[in-house]
Amino acid sequence: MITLALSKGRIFDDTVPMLAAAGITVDPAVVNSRKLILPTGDPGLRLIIVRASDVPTYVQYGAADLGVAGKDVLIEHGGEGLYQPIDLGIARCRLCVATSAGFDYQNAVRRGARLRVATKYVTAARRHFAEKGVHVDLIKLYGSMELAPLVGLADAIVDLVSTGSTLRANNLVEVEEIMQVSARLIVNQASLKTRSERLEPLLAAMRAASRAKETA
Ligand code: PRT
Ligand code: MG
Repeated sequence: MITLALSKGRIFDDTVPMLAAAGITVDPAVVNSRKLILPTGDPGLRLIIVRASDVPTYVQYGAADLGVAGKDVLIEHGGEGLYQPIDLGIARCRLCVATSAGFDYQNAVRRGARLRVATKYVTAARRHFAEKGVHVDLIKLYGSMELAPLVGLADAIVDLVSTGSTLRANNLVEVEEIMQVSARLIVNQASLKTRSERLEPLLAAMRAASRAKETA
């Protein structure tokens, strides 16, 4: 049995059509149940539902052979024990620096000011500001980053943005793009060796489905 780890929400919603394109169906009745282990139309493949940030951990330890995780999540995890063979091009967004509309970020950077930055993405943020030579105090948050500049917890946040409506709703502006983000299919390194005859056709089908989506 091959196990694929997914998070509920956009990753799941974008992955299911790609599985369908690869000939693997998922019963909608099963999807709407609260079950955490879901069968698929392929008796040799099951899905497990985990938190987005836990997907790399399940795959790293081999509890799942495969998983789908955002580049943001993979950077924070570190990627140990994982192959990242396919950029699926799904769940696209960008990792950005944002501040209150009234805060002059570029000027603060030019002056060499020390910035307080709140984020869930501390590894990516630390790397970004180190490369720019900007001094920051990072404050780790687990969600609702948009609140931090509004109540004086931080000068800036590092967060994912897709439509920009969450920033707008909170009177924040994007002041810098750190990177484009999309979801990757990740594979347990040991599984890839020991179960290659099962995994290779699935990887090939997912690769074809992501290419077809790209050119569609
Ligand atoms: O929600 P939970 O705490 O369980 O975990 P999660 O937030 O990591 O999971 P989920 O399902 O929300 O996101 C899974 C993956 O989707 C992320 O790891 C990203 O790679 C990707 N993704 C794509 C996004 C977004 N777009 C996105 N817009 N993840 C989060 N957002 C959030 C963002 O953090 C912000 O709060 O949506 C808000 C901004 O959206 P806009 O459209 O208002 O700009
Ligand atoms: Mg979320």
